[in-house]
Amino acid sequence: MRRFFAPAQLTHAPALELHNGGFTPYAEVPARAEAILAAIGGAEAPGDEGDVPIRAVHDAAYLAFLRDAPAMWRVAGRPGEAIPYAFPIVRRRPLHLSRIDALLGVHAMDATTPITPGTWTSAYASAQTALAATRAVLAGERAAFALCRPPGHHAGADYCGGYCHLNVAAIAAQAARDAGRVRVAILDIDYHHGNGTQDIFWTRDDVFYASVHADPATDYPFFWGHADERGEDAGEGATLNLPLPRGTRLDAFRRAQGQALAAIGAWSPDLLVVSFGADTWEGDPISGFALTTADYAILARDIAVAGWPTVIVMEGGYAVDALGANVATFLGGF
Ligand code: Q9C
Ligand code: ZN
Repeated sequence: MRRFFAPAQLTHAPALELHNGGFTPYAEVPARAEAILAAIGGAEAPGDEGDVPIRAVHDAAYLAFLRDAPAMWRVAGRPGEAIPYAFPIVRRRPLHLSRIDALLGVHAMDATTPITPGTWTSAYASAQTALAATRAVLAGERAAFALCRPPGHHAGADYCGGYCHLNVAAIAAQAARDAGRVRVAILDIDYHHGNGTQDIFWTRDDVFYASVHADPATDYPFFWGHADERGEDAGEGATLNLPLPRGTRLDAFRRAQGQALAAIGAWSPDLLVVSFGADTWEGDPISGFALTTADYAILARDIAVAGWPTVIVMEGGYAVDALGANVATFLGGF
């Protein structure tokens, strides 16, 4: 399978994140990508398609913010990394503020995703990696793997969060649409619900979003991913959420993924994007499912037999020592 990665994706390296009331080492480290790269035997460098396919998903003001936030943080006299602490909760007026802290509040869904001078470079490269894998599949490959890092599925059109800045799955899906694939589906099997992807396609009937994830009653991102969220307006019924309890093992996960695949099949996609997270692994330090390394081959095979042209983008997975084997096993299942 062709696989893609750009070394510039390693530039983003925050030191700390706010976790359970204190600062802990940032879990989404560059070593994640290096471990995966070593296990899959390297990857091709993506081309550079510029920012048009990124702007097809993300708001211009948000993209400018991602680029400018580190400099604004410095100008405000702050050491370290830009982190938000005040948020405009629902129903605040749409004020046009320019203070860095106000902008961070507007464009971030949480306080766990610092923005560093290397963030834009890495997120941009991560998006180009997703686009390169998408082009390979559009050109006839059965499947291709984008080693995206930073990940993307928590990022909305105008916000970051959950270690994500640019929604690489949404950028891939939109690029497929713009290349003439009429019906695109996204299967999200990261441990966490992909709130950003859901938000981006919430009112649309051209991209189907299905997610298997930890119940948001107990797990991040809490405010999205409940079973009754099905999309709205033209998008009603084009979102499917299948939350599962902590402790979930292969049988229940596979059943839920099968339900998602059946719904996607009924919808007849021209192309599938898989948001793959290996944070469903039994030893993941921030998650609570119990999949084994061998389970990933079974889950991948279930997806592969459906036969759709498939772009796989990397999302989470934080047990760095096991990550390479988990991803390689998943890709091997195709
Ligand atoms: N500090 C992805 O897997 N933090 N993002 C939860 C621990 C957010 C995970 C609390 C977890 C986001 C792409
Ligand atoms: Zn995750």
